[in-house]
Amino acid sequence: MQDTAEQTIRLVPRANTAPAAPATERWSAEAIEALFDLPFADLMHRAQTVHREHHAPNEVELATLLSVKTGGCPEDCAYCPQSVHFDTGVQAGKLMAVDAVREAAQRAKAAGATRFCMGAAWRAPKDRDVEAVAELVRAVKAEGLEACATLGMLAEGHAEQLRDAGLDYYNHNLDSDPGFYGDIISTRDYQDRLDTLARVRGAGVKVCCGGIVGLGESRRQRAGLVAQLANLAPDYPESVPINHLVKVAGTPLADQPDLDPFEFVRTIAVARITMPRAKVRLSAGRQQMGEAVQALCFLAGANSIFYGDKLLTTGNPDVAADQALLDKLGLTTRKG
Ligand code: SAM
Ligand code: DTB
Ligand code: SF4
Repeated sequence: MQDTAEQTIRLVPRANTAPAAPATERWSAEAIEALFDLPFADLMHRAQTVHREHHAPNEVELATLLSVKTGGCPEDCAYCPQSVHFDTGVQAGKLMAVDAVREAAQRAKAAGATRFCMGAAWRAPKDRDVEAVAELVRAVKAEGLEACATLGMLAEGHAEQLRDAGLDYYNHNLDSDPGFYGDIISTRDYQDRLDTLARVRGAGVKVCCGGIVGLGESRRQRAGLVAQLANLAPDYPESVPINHLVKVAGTPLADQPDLDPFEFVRTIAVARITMPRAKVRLSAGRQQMGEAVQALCFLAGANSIFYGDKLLTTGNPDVAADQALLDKLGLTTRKG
């Protein structure tokens, strides 16, 4: 069948982009919405086809998360238990010491993770924070794990410092459609996020950038988020976490109506089709999802999960439950 939803445009690399950007598939929000609107089986077939062209079809990456600096964040992201604006019972802490992080990385590796992601509840780290996290990155790399960090907005030179410490990925999510962003966050704007992403790219650190589904956005706005990700210049992110909102008591979104699970699966499929080479990570919300929906997400092209009993402050399926699910589905993991 002829593809009406897809367009291919060859991008001209910008003068300040080195090395030259590869040809990138560009997608309009309308074309992406048309993918969302496909009959479910057609969408899944398209996603599977793309997935099998670009990835080992039964392989899933395991990434372990650690909150290295929890709570007390001055931003007001309406979904987030770590914002100082909401009373969620999360205890604010200081940046973890390097030995404790090294031990957590060793445990993650022993449990089978190949990637270790450190999250900090900062709006933007200070110079001394970046130096301290660079130390943590060196410790994680010394254990033979890929290192990822998510620290908020980066200033000039920060991404280079983290790169020099060995950071593989920087996570910084666009989270939702630009037109919906102001309903969710008032303490920063979309351009702030894009500026940090450009700094990360400019330093040659791989980009991990995705969003949250189930915030009350429309299907069109979900398509708008995916369009932002798929059209990111000079190329789409290497890693795309798709989070399902975890409703946390005390946050403004605690009573958000449930999203239809098929809509979440569709979002994964559309991310896979529009960003074929990316790792698409089935991120927050797995604990609430059940095995059948997770299996559909893998079928839709998800090939990475957060692995370990905890996300940052909320729960995640335990390691034994995940191993059982991977076994049942015949999914394998890359050995570190
Ligand atoms: N402060 C940094 C930032 O915002 O970039 C890093 C940590 S922040 C917790 C990382 C990401 O976690 C957010 O961008 C959001 O996508 C996700 N997240 C936070 N709370 C969530 C929730 N309740 N449900 C799903 N995802 C959530
Ligand atoms: C991402 O996209 N999801 C992760 C990771 N990047 C840092 C965080 C999920 C957080 C879920 C809420 C919590 O546990 O606090
Ligand atoms: Fe702070 Fe990040 Fe939570 Fe927003 S998502 S409140 S920036 S920790």
